[in-house]
Amino acid sequence: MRVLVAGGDGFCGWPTALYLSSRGHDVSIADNLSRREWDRELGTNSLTEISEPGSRVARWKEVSGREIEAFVGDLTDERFVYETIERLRPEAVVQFAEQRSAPYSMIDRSHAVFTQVNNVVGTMNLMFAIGELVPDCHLIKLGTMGEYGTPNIDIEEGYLTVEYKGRTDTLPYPKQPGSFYHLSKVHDSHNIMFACRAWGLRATDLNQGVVYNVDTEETASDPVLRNRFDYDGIFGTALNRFCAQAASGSGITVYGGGGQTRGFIDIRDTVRCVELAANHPAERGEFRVFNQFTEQWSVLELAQLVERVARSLDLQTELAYLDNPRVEKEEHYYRAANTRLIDLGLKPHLLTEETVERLLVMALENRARIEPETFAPRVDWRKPDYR
Ligand code: NAD
Ligand code: USQ
Repeated sequence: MRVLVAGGDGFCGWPTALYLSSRGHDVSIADNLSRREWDRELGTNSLTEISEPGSRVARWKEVSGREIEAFVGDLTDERFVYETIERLRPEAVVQFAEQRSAPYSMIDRSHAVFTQVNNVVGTMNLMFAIGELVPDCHLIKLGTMGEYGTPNIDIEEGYLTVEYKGRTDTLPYPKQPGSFYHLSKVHDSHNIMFACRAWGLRATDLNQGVVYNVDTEETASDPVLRNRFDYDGIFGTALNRFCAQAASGSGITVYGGGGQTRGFIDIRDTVRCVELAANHPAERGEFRVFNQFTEQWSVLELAQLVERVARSLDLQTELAYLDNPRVEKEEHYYRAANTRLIDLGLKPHLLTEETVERLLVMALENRARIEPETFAPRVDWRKPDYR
């Protein structure tokens, strides 16, 4: 299959590109390298040393004998998107290329506006180019479990059947996102759903949970192919960040009471889920939603797991309960469906103490690169800032 991976320089996109390439697909990537720029803006870095994009694809060719063509450009640039799709005529486009940090989107007005324009406009450009040039192409779009929020009923996969005043309908599941970033994903979902209805686009929205772990078989096969690992207070996500904190002897930062429960997924399953979606495309006109996570954890359970494994490695760490910088429920019901990818053949890698131990060892090996002053959360959800 000819596949374009947009956001192919990022944490999920790079391993997905390599995985699909190793499975015989003809893969290209498109990325404007903005994620590397945001590290410079914020003074943050990846725990693992990551190579320049050009070296990455060159080494992949040496290691695998397979070529990945890399396009450097911005999805909000309509000419770039149109010309790339026209040139490649892909059968599937995997859309990872968005600003994906909730805290980044809550820094101030300009970061909120940037996040929504970047994400919504980039995805619309892709939709229009696909709709006009390659209408049969399958758009595989990364959404987020955070679109649903934490309702007091079970979360379904995209749709809810409702009975109201004696009538029944199946409607998009209600959305209660928790940041301007998460809101951008809701806007994307609505736009794509409409394009499916209006133009007969075929699309799959992968509502992914928090991704943990770092390498896949392919990225681990050579140091130049290594994946990024975010641990700071803006881009770092729950489990990976906790491992970096424990390895550096810092406290594991539990926001509020830690009862916040989310869906989690190993990066090795992310790449497989995308392949499963690509191999089983949506029908023309279908807007399909899969919840892409493999298990639920509360923040406190994860923090305690990391603390326990860290202590078994003689690391001195403890839980640091911080006032929650976010506006979110800390105690709530949470039960989300995730059967559709399993039905297609996903065999989950569930989180084990061994995985946490490997992450801790990896963080220890890269300890010199950890900048502990970037651990603290520095964005307050409650304070609008008109900058
Ligand atoms: P990432 O920031 O590591 O990668 C995103 C990539 O997209 C970056 O390389 C960036 O340079 C690129 N990009 C951003 N805007 C662009 C634009 N306008 N034009 C071209 N390239 C652009 O993020 P990630 O963790 O790999 O996440 C990928 C996708 O998966 C995102 O859409 C995110 O919302 C979604 N997701 C991620 C997680 C997670 O835990 N990491 C969980 C659920 C969903
Ligand atoms: N949290 C802590 N301590 C920390 C960091 C986070 O308690 O040091 C808590 C947060 O308050 C939140 C939960 O952990 O309740 C998850 O936060 P996170 O930073 O790990 O993840 P989140 O902001 O939700 O965003 C990440 C990705 C995003 C993706 C989302 C999936 O950055 O791109 O969409 O996970 S989901 O959470 O399902 O919406």
